[in-house]
Amino acid sequence: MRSRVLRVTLLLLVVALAGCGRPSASFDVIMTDFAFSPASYNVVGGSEVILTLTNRGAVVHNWVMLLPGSQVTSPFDEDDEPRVLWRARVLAGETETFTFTAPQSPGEYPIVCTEPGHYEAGMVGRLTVTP
Ligand SMILES: [Cu+2]
Repeated sequence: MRSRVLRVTLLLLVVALAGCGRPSASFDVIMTDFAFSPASYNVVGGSEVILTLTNRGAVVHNWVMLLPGSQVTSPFDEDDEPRVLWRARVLAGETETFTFTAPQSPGEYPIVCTEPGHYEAGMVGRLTVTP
């Protein structure tokens, strides 16, 4: 009886530990013409990021993560592509959920909407990666 209790306890412990893989963070982001809300995101390096983007604007928007320290040209074009780490695009009126792995390196990663004129109008954010 006692060993059975021990076995059940060990099984529960294994199940609990299996659930604690890498950390994760979820964000529900509203995209409007022309802003992200929220626009700041804090994550642990290497964590799983679950991003639900709702586009309440009248036009398509995207959520694009750039290398730390990136300056983008106006308009955003192919010269800026090497600075893109990850991107998601959502049509007007749509909601979509995306998952990506946060960068390992701590730092501040600029977020922009690369549709012409959007980041220039203030559609920017920042993803902060902590160790
Ligand atoms: Cu946009």
